[in-house]
Amino acid sequence: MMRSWRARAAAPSGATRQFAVDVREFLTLRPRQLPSRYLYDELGSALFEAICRLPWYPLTRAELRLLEAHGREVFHTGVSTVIELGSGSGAKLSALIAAAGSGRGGLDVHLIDISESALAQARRALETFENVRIVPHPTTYEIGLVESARARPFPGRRLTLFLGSNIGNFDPPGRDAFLKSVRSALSAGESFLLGADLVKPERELLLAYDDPLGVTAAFNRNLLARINRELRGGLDLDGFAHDALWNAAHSRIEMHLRSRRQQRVAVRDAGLDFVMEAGERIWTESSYKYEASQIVSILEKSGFGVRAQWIDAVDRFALTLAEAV
Ligand code: AVJ
Repeated sequence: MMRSWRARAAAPSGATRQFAVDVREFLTLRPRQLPSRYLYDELGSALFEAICRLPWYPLTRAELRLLEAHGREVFHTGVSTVIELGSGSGAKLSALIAAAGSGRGGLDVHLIDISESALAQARRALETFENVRIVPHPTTYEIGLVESARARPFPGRRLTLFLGSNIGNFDPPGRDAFLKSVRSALSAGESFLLGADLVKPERELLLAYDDPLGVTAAFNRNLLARINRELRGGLDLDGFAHDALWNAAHSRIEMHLRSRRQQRVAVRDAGLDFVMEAGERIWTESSYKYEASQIVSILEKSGFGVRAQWIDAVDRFALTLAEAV
């Protein structure tokens, strides 16, 4: 019986094998962890889109307001190519292009995202604009940057976007390495627009990452559901609670999954079988929060000159326009 079932099961893809390797490695680290990029399977991406609409998670709306208000200034220097790292649904880029107005000429838009479903959604959102050609790159930031640098059909400037406070998921060394790799993909004079969430009162941060509807908790626990689905895990979703903590020393919100009791954690395709104690945690995400002036200095340290910074005073979010120097 077992044999014939196995024969019919699809061989795991390269991505699933990598997931298994990472789950095994990170769940056996101390403290136990899981990489936050795995939060975004199809269901996780839909839950994240829902988070962006929650009244307690103001980041997306604050950034959209800034893009609408300053899109013209961002585009004013004759941008002909836009490269977006982690495009998601494409809603922000649409707002930016719309704000740029009708004065612009042809535009090449390179969308770099590991999620194919996000790329398809972004393409639909952007198809309505005239003179916009969409080039999807279903790959990592690093590879996508290299690929997009090769294609330069229009004369004019390139603008690279890294929005949504995705920068917050990097720890400081990873952040600096990432910014340097962006810088090295650009020529001097080209632009980089960075959206980042700012430090604000702890109670507001905790509400944003532990909302009263439990959507963020579902987003976090879906990681366990994904392990069960893709790696034949036997994790009990009810056995884990969602924790959002403000780590002031590191200026970051941390999401964890806390074991409610002593329990066995077994994941067949990752070759894992161990016991977790009551109260023991799996660290699933960090979201670093910045001061506006810090954003300027980390950009300068990575080879950029800051040309403008716009801050949403209500929800404390910053959009920073820099230039490769
Ligand atoms: C998409 C990484 C910016 O850190 O705020 C939302 C993800 N996690 N709620 C963030 C997230 C919990 C989000 N980023």
